Amino acid sequence: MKLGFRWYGESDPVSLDSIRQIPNMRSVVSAVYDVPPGEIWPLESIERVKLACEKAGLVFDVVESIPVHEEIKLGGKNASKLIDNYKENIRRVAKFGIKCVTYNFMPVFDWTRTSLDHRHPDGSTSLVLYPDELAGLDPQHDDISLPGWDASYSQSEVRRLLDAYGELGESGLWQNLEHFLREIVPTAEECGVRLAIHPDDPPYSIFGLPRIVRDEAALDRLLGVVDSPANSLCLCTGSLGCVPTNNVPKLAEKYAKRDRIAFVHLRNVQILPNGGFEERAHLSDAGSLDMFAIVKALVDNGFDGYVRPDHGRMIWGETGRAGYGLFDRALGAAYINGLFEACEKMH
Ligand SMILES: [Mn+2]
Repeated sequence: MKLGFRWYGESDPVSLDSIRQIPNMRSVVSAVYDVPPGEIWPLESIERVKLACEKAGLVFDVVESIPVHEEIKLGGKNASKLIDNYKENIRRVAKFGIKCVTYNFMPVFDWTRTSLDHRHPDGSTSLVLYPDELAGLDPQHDDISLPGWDASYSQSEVRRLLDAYGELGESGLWQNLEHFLREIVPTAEECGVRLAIHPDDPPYSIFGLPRIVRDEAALDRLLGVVDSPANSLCLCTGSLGCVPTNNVPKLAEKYAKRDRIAFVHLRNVQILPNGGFEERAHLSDAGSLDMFAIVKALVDNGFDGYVRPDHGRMIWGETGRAGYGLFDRALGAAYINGLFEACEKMH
């Protein structure tokens, strides 16, 4: 496996020099953050990220993410122009050595939590989703803002988007995803890039919005749209694994065997009796997922792609971007190194 670490660019409180000191750290997972979604990334912006990584002794070969504009997901009138821009961005990042591009197809809100700094008994904090705090909120009528949501949307824009997605429904969203894949996968193939779709987080509908990349049936359907290694998955264990119906070690086995996992996000979650979940430390004992079984399934089935520790807790008094501090993700990376070493030696 090739170990990476997400970095939010020059404004990230975690420095590349710190990331470099994590044992076995190889790749920086980053993006261009100075242009809005839908626009073509300036070559000099991509080059700046690449040079900064190289200067720190790291490789920039995974992009997370090139955001998919809402018009593409909605199949709006500008969709074909925006898909052309997306293709151009794939070509551009490929020129700078990118091998894997992560993206998602979640309408409007991306990932959703009810708190980003829930305090645990040991004093650490993490992201959680408590369903009782979502119940009773109605974005069609209330002005609401959940932590982590894109604050650039006004409440009236949110309502317009909710209406549009309500009309589109799951079947319409699937059609638009299929069209998008048929358009962009050939470009990725030509460029030697593997596209890695991130599953919906959490993998179920919120506020009536369709969310479709959520289970084994959906992953099968998605991979079948274009049967190519360029059309692959970002297996995010915490996103898929926050519902008990997704058997993550089984999914890891199935899709690694078919060489359709380009990128793995490793993190653990504790599923709660009321259907919610808490993000926890990475190791198996800390949550509901058997991280050893997941890594073993990957290794035993020939996985040799990109891996990164996903969200960590905030520990040791660190402050910064929720889920993306240095310390707990570094502990996660050390644990991931141990799991891979053990599984590879056993194999
Ligand atoms: Mn993830």
